[in-house]
Amino acid sequence: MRTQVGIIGAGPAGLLLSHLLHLEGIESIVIESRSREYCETRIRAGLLEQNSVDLLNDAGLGARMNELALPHDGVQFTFDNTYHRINLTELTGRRVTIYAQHEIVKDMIGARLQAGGQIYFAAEAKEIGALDSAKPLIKFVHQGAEKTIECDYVCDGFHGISRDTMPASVVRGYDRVYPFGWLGMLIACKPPSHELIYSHHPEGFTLFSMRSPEITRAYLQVPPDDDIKNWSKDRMWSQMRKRLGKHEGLELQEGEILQAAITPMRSYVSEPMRYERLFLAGDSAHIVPPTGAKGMNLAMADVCVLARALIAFYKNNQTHYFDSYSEICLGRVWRAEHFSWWLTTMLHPFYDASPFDLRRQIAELHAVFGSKAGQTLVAENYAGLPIVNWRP
Ligand code: RFL
Ligand code: PHB
Repeated sequence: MRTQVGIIGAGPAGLLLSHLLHLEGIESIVIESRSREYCETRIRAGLLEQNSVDLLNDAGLGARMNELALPHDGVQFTFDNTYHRINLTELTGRRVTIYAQHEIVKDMIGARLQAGGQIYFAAEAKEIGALDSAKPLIKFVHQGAEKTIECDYVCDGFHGISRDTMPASVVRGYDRVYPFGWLGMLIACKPPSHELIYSHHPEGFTLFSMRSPEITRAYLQVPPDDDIKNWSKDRMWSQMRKRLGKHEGLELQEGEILQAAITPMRSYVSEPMRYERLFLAGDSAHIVPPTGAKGMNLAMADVCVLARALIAFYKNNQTHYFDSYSEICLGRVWRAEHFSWWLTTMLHPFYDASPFDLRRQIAELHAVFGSKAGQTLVAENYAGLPIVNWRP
């Protein structure tokens, strides 16, 4: 097999890259280890920045999103028995939008297949080879057979393989593991508000998001090694109620808990994001804890930088965008890493916190959310930093 750009992973990063390249007449093949059904139903992110919504519309991927998505002008926070609403549109001129990641993935897979794009599902990439030549290779296994794609450039959306491919002397990883995880629940009930509510409580953080006006997506902070078996439905409800507290207009209705699972929290950056003809984009290069809702948005922002570089090369024979890829992405990545870390450490009481630590944390929350300057800083980062135009 031969293509121009070989792409590992049919997540938002790989699929968006394949789609943007196709719009400019550039060929790619996507290799995905899981089944199409798994990719289209896996519950992951929910919140899109305005720039990501504009990008999906600009790329012709917005039809179902515009029908189903829920745009929000604000975001709400509770702590220390107080309630604060940040008016995002007033402070930044931008909104955020709820639209599930698996719906975006469904839209992207649909668009690629309809245009005759090649996606191999249940195809696991095993090795990237010949990176220092002009024709790098991706070796993968599909239906029990070993296959090889020869391409000009490789985009890796799965870090394991790149780690084995990039020389240890070139790559550096920056890691932070948080001493707690999130228990995520999908619930058949109306969310307590039409906007997201992030709550700090001495017994742990909780977040109320949604997937539709009838489906709530809620998260509870739990110890990192906690087992879902320790969480009866009654315990989930009593913790959600207690941690949200009583605030006028916020009403938590009960409904069936359709799904519940625990995920760890982590920050990670791998530098550089390029080696020879290999480019990392999205979670393969960086992970953020979900508190800032940045992961999928960052993945799309990387892809804009990479698509611009590839389009400039194939259309105009320019290579300078390849050289600045890593640096441009990492500037934005580290801003998102900082914001996600900041919101996470501000909103989650640490289990080993001293009474001083807890008082200090509550004072920080009052300092930030009680001030217009503080609210503006949160709003600018939450609504999202600028992204580059993928058209060179
Ligand atoms: P993905 O989506 O993980 O896609 C990578 C794909 O590669 C496949 N793969 C392989 N394919 C072939 N060969 C191999 N050897 C392979 N190994 C793996 C995988 O099956 C997969 O399909 O990465 P991508 O494209 O970079 O997208 C990143 C996002 O998925 C991620 O950042 C977000 O889900 C993070 N995130 C959130 N991001 C937001 O922007 N807003 C949010 O509201 C938000 N909420 C969240 C989140 C992540 C969460 N979890 C589960 C960690 C909430 C949660 C709870
Ligand atoms: C979600 O809807 O799943 C979601 C929203 C905001 C976050 C994290 C997750 O910060």
